[in-house]
Amino acid sequence: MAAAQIDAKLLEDIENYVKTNKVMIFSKSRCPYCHKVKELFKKLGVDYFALELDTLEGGDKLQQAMGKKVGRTSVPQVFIDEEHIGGCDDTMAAHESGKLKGLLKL
Ligand SMILES: N[C@@H](CCC(=O)N[C@@H](CS)C(=O)NCC(=O)O)C(=O)O
Repeated sequence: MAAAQIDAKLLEDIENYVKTNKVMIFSKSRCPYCHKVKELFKKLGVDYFALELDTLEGGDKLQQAMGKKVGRTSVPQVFIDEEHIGGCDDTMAAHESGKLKGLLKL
């Protein structure tokens, strides 16, 4: 497969994860920032799907493709209802501002 086709496929995979999960977290199992956002959603009683890129075959390629989608390759990257919230700091700020509760209808 040509590089452009691989990129398109990876972006499509990301889109599918984002579309099929109300709260979608692109994560790594040993990342403390990822742990923090998962704990926040647990505390709020909100279900989420976390894709652990470090334990997923080809996770590194998906992480690079994420960079093309949102301009950042760091984890976590959080989406709610297909809206890109951002990383851990952004998610915590959205919690503090009340934006998260609005999006999650809490
Ligand atoms: N300020 C960022 C910090 C995120 C961060 O530094 N994540 C680390 C993992 S703990 C990362 O993505 N490192 C690069 C990598 O794992 O490829 C946030 O709020 O999300």
